[in-house]
Amino acid sequence: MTGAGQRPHGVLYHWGSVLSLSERTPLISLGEGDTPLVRSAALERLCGLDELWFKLEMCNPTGSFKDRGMVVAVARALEDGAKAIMCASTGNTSASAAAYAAHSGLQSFVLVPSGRVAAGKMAQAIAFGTRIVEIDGNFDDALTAARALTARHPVALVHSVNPDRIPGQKTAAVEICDALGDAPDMLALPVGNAGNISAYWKGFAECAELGYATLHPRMLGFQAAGAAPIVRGALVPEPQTVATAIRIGNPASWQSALAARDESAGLIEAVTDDQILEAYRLLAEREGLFAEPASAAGVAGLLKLAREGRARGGRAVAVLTGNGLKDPETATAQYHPDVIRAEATVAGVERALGW
Ligand code: AN7
Repeated sequence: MTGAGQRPHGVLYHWGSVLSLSERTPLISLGEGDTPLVRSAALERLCGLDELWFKLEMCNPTGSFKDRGMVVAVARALEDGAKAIMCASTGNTSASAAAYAAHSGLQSFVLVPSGRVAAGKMAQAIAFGTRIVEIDGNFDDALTAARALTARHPVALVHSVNPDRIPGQKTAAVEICDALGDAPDMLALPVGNAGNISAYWKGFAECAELGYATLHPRMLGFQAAGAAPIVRGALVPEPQTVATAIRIGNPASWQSALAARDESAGLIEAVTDDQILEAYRLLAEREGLFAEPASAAGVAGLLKLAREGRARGGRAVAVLTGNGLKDPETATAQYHPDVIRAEATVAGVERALGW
C-alpha cells in the first residue's frame, strides 16, 4: 500500500514484469498508463471498418503517450544517481520530462525548436520549472545538440534514443490486448521520431509470444506530407506541418519503424495537413474527442485508405497520442465560432437565441 486506502498505480508498478526493472528501480508514478480504449461512434463507418477503437493516450498525466516511456527513463536515471536530465522535443517529450523531473527532485533541461512548440506544451514546461533552451533551428538540430551535450556533461539523456523509453511505451500494446482479449487487426498511429510505432510493434510481438494475443496487427503509420522522410526514403531538411509534434525530418527510430512496417505487413504513408485537420475536426465534432493535430494523423490515414477503396473491414485501434488542449492556437484557427452576446437576464438570453 502506498497510502491510506490508495492502491499503487502506474506503468512501473503494473508492468514491471515486462520492463526488466532492477530491485533498486524506484517505482515513481504520476498515474500514467491504464488509459481508456473507447469504441468509435461515427468514424468507424467512414473508415470502412467493422470496429474502430481509440486508445486515449491523451489521458496520461501530462496529456500525451510520452509519460509511459518517460517514467521508466526517469526512474532509471534516479537509480543511476543522476541529478539532471535533458531531452530535445517538439513539445510533448519536454512536458513529460519536466513533470517527472519535478516529481523526482531532478533538475531538467529541454531543447526545443524556436517558435514551433504549441502553447500548451510550453506552458507545461514553464509550470514544471524546467530550464528551457530554444534552439535556433528545428527539432533534428535540437536532438543532435542534446546527444552531444549529454555525452559531455553529467546529464542523463531521456530522449527516445534512451533505451528505457521504448519498453515503457510498449505497455500500451499490452493494455490493448488485455482490453480487447486479443490484438486488433490493425493499429493506426502518427509517426514522427518513429519511437511509438516501434514500441507498439515490440509490445504486440511480445503479447503473441506470451500468449496474450493470437494476432499480429498490421502497423499503419502516418507521417505529415511535409515531414515524411520515411515515406520518401530521404531526410527532410526543412520539415513543415501544422502537426508540430511530428515536424521531424530525421527520425531517431527510422530503421526500427521500417522493421515494424515490414514485419507486420503494414504501411507508412503520408497524409496532408488538410487531411490531418479534417480528421482533427471530425474527431471533435463526431466523436467528442479533442486530440492534438498530430494525433489526428492516424485517423486521417484510416480515412484516406477508405476513400481510396483500400479499407477491408476488420478491427482497428487508432492511438490518440496527445490532447487537443495542448495546441489552442490550431483549435481557434480552425473555427469561426458564432458566439453571441446577451444581457445577463433570462429575457436577454432568450432574445439573443431568438427564442
Ligand atoms: C502527440 O515530443 O517527438 O513517432 O519530442 O507528440 O514516437 O515520435 C513527439 C512526438 C505523435 C510521434 N503524436 O511519435 C516530442 C516528439 C504526438 C507526439 C508523436 C509525437 P513518435
